[in-house]
Amino acid sequence: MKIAILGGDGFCGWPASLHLSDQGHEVIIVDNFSRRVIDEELEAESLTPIRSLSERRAAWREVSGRQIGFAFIDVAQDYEGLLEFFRTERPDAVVHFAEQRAAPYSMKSSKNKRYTVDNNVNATHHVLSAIVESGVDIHLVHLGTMGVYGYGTAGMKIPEGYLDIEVTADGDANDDTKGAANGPSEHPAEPRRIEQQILYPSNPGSIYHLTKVLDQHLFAYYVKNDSVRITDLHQGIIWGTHTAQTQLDERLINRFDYDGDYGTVLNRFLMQAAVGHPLTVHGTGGQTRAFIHLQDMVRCVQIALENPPAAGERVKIFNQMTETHRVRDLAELIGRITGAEVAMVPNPRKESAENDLHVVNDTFLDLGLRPTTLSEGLLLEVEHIAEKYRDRADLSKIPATSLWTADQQAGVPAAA
Ligand code: USQ
Repeated sequence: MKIAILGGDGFCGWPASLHLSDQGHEVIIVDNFSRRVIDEELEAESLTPIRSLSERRAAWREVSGRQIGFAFIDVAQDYEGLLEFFRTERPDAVVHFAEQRAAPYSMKSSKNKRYTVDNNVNATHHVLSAIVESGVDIHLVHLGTMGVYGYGTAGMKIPEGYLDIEVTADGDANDDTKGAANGPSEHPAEPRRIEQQILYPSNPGSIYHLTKVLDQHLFAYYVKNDSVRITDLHQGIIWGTHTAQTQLDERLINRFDYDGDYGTVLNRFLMQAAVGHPLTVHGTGGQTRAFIHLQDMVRCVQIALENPPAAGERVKIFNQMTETHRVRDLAELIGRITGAEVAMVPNPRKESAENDLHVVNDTFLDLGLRPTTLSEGLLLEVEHIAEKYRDRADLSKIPATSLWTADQQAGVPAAA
């Protein structure tokens, strides 16, 4: 396949590009380097020393003999450039990672909220619109998030995107207009039961997560109106840094974020343990979240590309996660492995203090995914990344400083 990877220089995009190229696909990265620009803005660098994209691509050519193409396009701003790209390159598939992906960054200020909505929603709509206008039959694979569902379902398992519902329609029995004209019916109609599938009700916990909810509606519309073929991957929190390809050469290394805005919880804990910082558990640590290793993410993207929906079929939604864990259990586990101290810090976010989470993830398992579990991968990650690069860490960037509400900013703790 010819595959365009939008956001192919980022944390998920780069290892996915390498994996798909390694599988023999023709890969073209489309990127505007916005993630590298945000590094500069936040003065927070990846723990791992990432190279420029041209150096990464040259290293991959040297190591594998394969070429990865590149087009500099700002997908959210340059619609004409994207359309021209689709028309000239005619990719079979587009993998869309070109969105601002951090919840804390999206909540930092009104400017960040507006940037995240403008960038993410425009990018997705531009991709959809350009697919239709180009007339090229492209399968769109989008990186969504488990966070569209919200967390906590009173014990119910979150299905893969859709909820079966049954509605009772009373029909004539309650139709007042007829009643008024004709008098009450002697034989009121039996209530009818209607079975339907609806998008699982959304409940985003940040402006970032909200943009992925908005994306879902754009997808549903473009499938209904234009029969675009779309797969939406509702992904959990990634942990890990390496894939089979990124560890072939140090110049191919993936980014590892540990700062309060972009670092995700498990990678942050691993890094904190390596530098002797207490593990920053937000609140009681009773939040349960879904997780997936980076290596499994790239496999899932490959599996999704190999199993596209047919034209006219509704959006295929996969829950791209392999395990669920409570934040304080993760901290305790890493504390046990490394001897790190655990610190309960005031929660900078407005989120439920405690929740259970049960998720259906049968599709990927049925299609052959063999997950990397935390118990196998954790120690390797501590040794190979967190400890190896700990001297590059800037400890002042560890605390999470982005507060969700004006009350929190004024010093009042958030009610869940
Ligand atoms: N947390 C801590 N301590 C920390 C950092 C985080 O206790 O030092 C807590 C947070 O309060 C939250 C949980 O850990 O309850 C997860 O936070 P996170 O930053 O690891 O994950 P999140 O903000 O949800 O976002 C990340 C990615 C996002 C992706 C999402 C998947 O940045 O791109 O969509 O995970 S999911 O969470 O399943 O929606």
